[in-house]
Amino acid sequence: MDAYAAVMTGKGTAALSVIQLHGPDAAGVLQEVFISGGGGKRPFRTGAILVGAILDGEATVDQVTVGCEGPQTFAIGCHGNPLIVERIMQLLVDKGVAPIAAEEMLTRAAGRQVPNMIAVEAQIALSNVHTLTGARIISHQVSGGLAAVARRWLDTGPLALLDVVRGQARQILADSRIAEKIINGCTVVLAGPPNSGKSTLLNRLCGRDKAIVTDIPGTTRDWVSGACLAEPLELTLIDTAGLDMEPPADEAIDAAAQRKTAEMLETADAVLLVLDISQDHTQISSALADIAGRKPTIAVLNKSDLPHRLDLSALPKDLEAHTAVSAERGDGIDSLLAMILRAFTVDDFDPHVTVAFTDRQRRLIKALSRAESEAAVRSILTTLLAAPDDGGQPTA
Ligand SMILES: Nc1nc2c(ncn2[C@@H]2O[C@H](COP(=O)(O)OP(=O)(O)OP(=O)(O)O)[C@@H](O)[C@H]2O)c(=O)[nH]1
Ligand SMILES: [Mg+2]
Repeated sequence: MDAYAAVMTGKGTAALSVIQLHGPDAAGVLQEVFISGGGGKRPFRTGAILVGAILDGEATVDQVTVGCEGPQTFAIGCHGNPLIVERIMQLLVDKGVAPIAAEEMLTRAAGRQVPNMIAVEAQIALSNVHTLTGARIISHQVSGGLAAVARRWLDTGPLALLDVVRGQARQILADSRIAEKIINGCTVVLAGPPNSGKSTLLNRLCGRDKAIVTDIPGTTRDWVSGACLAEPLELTLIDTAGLDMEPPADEAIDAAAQRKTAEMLETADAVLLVLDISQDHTQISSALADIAGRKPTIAVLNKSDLPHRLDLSALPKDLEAHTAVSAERGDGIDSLLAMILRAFTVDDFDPHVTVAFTDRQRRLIKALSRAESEAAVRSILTTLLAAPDDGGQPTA
């Protein structure tokens, strides 16, 4: 048996883990343990990303993606639960695969013929990806996606090259911004007046009790965060202190909590403005109303199980959307998650589109979108596709 495997992601419970499998016998082993979503055995065509399951005999170990990075190289994206990762590794070892450390895998990868820098960058990025869809997007860029488009451009005749490249590069940059959220995750801050149910909603979305819930306004002082996997996104949710009033000058803790909330709002990718639907509009302070103008904001009208007193015409302007939920009972949570995916425009994102997933790639694609001459285009493309030992530096 000539195959070896390594867990490329850090230890602990992450949303997703990646196991890299390499060697002349890697495809054969994978054929034994992987079944594609359609139920059959599929050939591992280089560049393909297959969705399916790892089987231990008849039992399904996990739903996974398999990125076929080369005839002997595969990236298995599985769920991050350490027990699942261990079981898949054990299964591979039982089939004769040698387990090695991630560092060793990267060293060996650097020593063998990797096609280009994009392949090296993909290996590094896969070790830190947050969702299965993110893993599919990255794997696709190695032999399909970005690498294939760049090679095709290099083969394009001089007359068409500039126009074609500039237009497509702009589209790649736009798609890359969306893909980045899927690959790296997003931060969503829960803000709103005291007692509106922010902590209850955080606990509901995270599926466990992370934040303290009481009926005393001002319960949450320090921020609390939790992860919520809403494929294709991993959301880091941050519950904050209620943001209703001017910070009272003599209460140092409240003032500090409110300042922290304001800071959290600055760094958020989006905001859930949690309001109490059973209260009237006076709960919406000017500070809360202003948030919607600065960040993509969804108003979550919580406590929908109680009589509705909130006048919808009093909602802040510039909202992305609003929806009613009962965080306590769980009503409306699926619609809220769908709304969040729409706000990030990832709801119908095709993981097979071409994107740039590192700073180096984004910089080069941006340069392509502004290139003035055919010679400049060719030089940038050559850098993009450089082999690792041509002096290029990988960046995650
Ligand atoms: N009826 C009803 N009560 C709710 C719902 N969500 C939260 N509550 C109650 O509202 C009260 C406040 O809930 P929290 O989640 O602590 O509210 P909060 O916004 O985090 O409050 P602060 O941390 O004080 O800003 C608690 O008594 C919850 O049980 C809901 O959907 N329906
Ligand atoms: Mg709270």
